[in-house]
Amino acid sequence: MAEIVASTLVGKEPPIKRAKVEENGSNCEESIHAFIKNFAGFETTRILSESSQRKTICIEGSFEGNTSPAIVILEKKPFSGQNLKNILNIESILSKDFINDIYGNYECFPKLEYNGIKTTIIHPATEKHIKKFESQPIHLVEETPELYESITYPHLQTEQFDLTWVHNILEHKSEVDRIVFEDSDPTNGFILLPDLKWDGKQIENLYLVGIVNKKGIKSLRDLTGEHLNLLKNLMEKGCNAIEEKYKLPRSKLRVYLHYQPSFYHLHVHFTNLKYDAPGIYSEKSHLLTAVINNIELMPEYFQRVTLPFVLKETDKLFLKYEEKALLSVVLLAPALLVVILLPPALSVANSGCATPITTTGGTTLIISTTSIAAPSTAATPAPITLKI
Ligand code: M7G
Repeated sequence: MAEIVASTLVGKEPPIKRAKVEENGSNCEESIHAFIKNFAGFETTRILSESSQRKTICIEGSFEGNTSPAIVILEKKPFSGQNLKNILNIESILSKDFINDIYGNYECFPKLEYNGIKTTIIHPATEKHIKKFESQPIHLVEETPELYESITYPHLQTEQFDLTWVHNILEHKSEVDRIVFEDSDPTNGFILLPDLKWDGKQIENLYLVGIVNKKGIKSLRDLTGEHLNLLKNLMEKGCNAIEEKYKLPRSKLRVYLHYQPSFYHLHVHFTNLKYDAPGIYSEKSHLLTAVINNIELMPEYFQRVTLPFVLKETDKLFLKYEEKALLSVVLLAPALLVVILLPPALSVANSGCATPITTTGGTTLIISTTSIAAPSTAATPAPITLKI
């Protein structure tokens, strides 16, 4: 259990002292991580996103005396059957809300150490970090190999998250005591450790990440037959290590890659199959076993296939696709916005429902839906007909 520093609970500490982050090859900025003990002097600028379902909130703000923006992510933790005895005992205070016949509502205040909120602080946060956590309309892109070469790849050359944290792990400069498994082979080896999103405690939301030793493999798009041994090694040894340490067998794990990832150094996500981790949906995640099978069938599969991915409206890559008139926005249902990638000749300047749209190529795209006026959930979108 994490040590609780008395002052963190009082909240009356002087403003956080400034610390210099060690020069890491990228940029040397002031960071609060070396000294932060509480949120004294924290000013909320705005809420970037929140989810009552996930019980998370993401805040942009700043610390007193420090001009760089910070992102704070708060997340209530899931319950764990194994730890219930720490809550259902004499030390948990019950405050009665109301009673009606046999029904009673209470608020329970467990001991402080069993009441923690998982907190991630990113500081100093870049504009790209802020955009990553900001709630925005999203769009689906169907990326052909040609679009990857002409738009996505050139974009990645200039716009990427810094990989210092990855190199720190691989060079044993950070999170060394968190390593669960390491295979030091330079070609097929990797380091497996708990993901930033997991506090490493309850198995219910188990989340580890396997980071390959080899530099220069950016994403799924780069994978070929030459990486089969690396991928099989990740699957085999990663799952074995998790089974040994957390007693969760391979059949209870979801092992997958993201496309597009946020960080362009090959890594694999290992999560509890029961846990609806962020980014597990079909527009973003690719099961490692399927990746291996596809490459076995065709070694250059990922250089030839069209890959879908999701972009936020404020993402610079989205603007690049839009600039080239490769996206059209189609309203499927009140709360569900979908973009269809069209060949240049069919790109649409405007969109609507049950309205013929003349495209830049002179082709008419008729979009209609039978129940656009009726409320529809994202899970069951209204049917849509496309007539071109
Ligand atoms: P991704 O698919 O590139 O990004 O996965 P996304 O899932 O955020 O869209 C990168 C993974 O690395 C994510 O699951 C992150 O939570 C995790 N991660 C990111 N950082 C900065 C760290 C870190 O410093 N330490 C660890 N252990 N994991 C990290």
